[in-house]
Amino acid sequence: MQSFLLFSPEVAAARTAGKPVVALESTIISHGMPYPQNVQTAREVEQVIRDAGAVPATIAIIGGKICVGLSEEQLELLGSSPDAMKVSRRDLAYVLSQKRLGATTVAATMICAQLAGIEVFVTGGIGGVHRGAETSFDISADLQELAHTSVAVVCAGVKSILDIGLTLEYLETNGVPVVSVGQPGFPAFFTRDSGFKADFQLDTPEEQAAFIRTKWQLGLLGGVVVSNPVPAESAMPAEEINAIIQQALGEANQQGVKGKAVTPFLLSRIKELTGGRSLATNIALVKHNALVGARMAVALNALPS
Ligand code: PSU
Ligand code: MN
Repeated sequence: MQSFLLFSPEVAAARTAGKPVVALESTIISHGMPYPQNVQTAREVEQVIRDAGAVPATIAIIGGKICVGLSEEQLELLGSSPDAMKVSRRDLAYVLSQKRLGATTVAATMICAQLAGIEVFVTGGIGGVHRGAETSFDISADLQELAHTSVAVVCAGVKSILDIGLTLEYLETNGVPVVSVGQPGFPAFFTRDSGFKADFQLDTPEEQAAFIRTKWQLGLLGGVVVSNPVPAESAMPAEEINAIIQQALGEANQQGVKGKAVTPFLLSRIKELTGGRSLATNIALVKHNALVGARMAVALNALPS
């Protein structure tokens, strides 16, 4: 297993020194944001993590290896290659054995983070139960990964392109705790309020770390969702974004978009329909998540495992 892992010099040094490391996904770079803002954002997010005292490890599949920590050139390659594959759990063996270029989703990044011994992972939004899943069966593999793989995932909740209520039900059934930061409500990515509550509000990095460590010490394997609302000044007006999401969902239906193409299609249409304003919100919330995740990783690192 370990022979698939390739650590960047920065991440390798952090591991030797016992410093806190924060994993970052790469589907958000290749399929979640347009070039060149995607590469620029990836760099800035890494810097937020360094400034908060942790070491960033962006994860991708390159040349038959799970790369943990990417060079400038590797980030550029991922962000600008139209043929980077979106890699979830089911795709990992294919992309590795075929030595293709792969960008990891939340599910695949959790798997790689666990292999690399990284406990905290920062992203924008996780996948979930899609609206209409009762007929399409479209439920992101991210949720099953959260059920089984012991990595804490910091996100800004889930987008209302998904059925947020059903996503939370699915997580509850699978014993995945949903924590909120700074407010009782579970956030809806572009907006701070989804109308649903998180299970537990834990505001400080120390409380978050103690909760996560206790779960794993009890032998309760699986992830934790740490949901952190977008900063108020960067949130989008709820009515506007909801109308745009409805339109994008309608277009996806009409055009028969299916399977792994659904989420990237919706993200890119939402960006177009908001005239790029959703991208600014997306960038702001990922940076904010990076800060919360880095502080949490520092606190977790200070606790005995
Ligand atoms: N949601 C976002 N931005 C993203 C994704 C989801 O707001 O970039 C990406 C993540 O990589 C997530 C994946 O793991 O989409 C989920 O895809 P699917 O629904 O096909 O499982
Ligand atoms: Mn899907």
